[in-house]
Amino acid sequence: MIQVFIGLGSNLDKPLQQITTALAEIAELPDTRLLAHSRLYRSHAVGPIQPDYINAVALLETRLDPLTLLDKLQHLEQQHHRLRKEHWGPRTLDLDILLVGNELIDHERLKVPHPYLTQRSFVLHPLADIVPQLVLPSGIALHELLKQIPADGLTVITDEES
Ligand code: ROI
Repeated sequence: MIQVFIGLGSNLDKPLQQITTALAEIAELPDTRLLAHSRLYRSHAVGPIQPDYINAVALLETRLDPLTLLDKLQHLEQQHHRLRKEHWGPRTLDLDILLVGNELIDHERLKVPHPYLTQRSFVLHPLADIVPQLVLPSGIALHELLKQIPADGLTVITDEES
């Protein structure tokens, strides 16, 4: 069993619903348990001008190897009729493998830790909801990164909204 963090993002076609459904689907993956998920956040888009995103992070425990997990996540993205016409453009559902235990993976299909992990407030702040004491494989503590990456443009979704 290995612990895996997944980043979830959506900014098309009822994003809040996309993320809530995706969390339930991830929990149903074979040989996998959903241990925790962050709060849901609304975040200003990084990249080209587009609608705000809903973002969250999930923590799984799985027996699937990373590339099999990637296949399953990409299949879920397809089920959500993932629309992605342009690079860094809007999408119905994005599921990114962020961390796989303390592993470093450099495969043509999968880089772990996720290459942009340390720069993205919409990933780091949700991660801190689950494991504020997290230390990345590089030895950098999450709380050190958070000092440099403010929660600008990030708001927690309240129960009334969801
Ligand atoms: N911006 C935000 N806020 N959230 C995302 O999930 C997200 N995903 C992306 C790009 C287009 C880089 N911008 C994003 O892929």
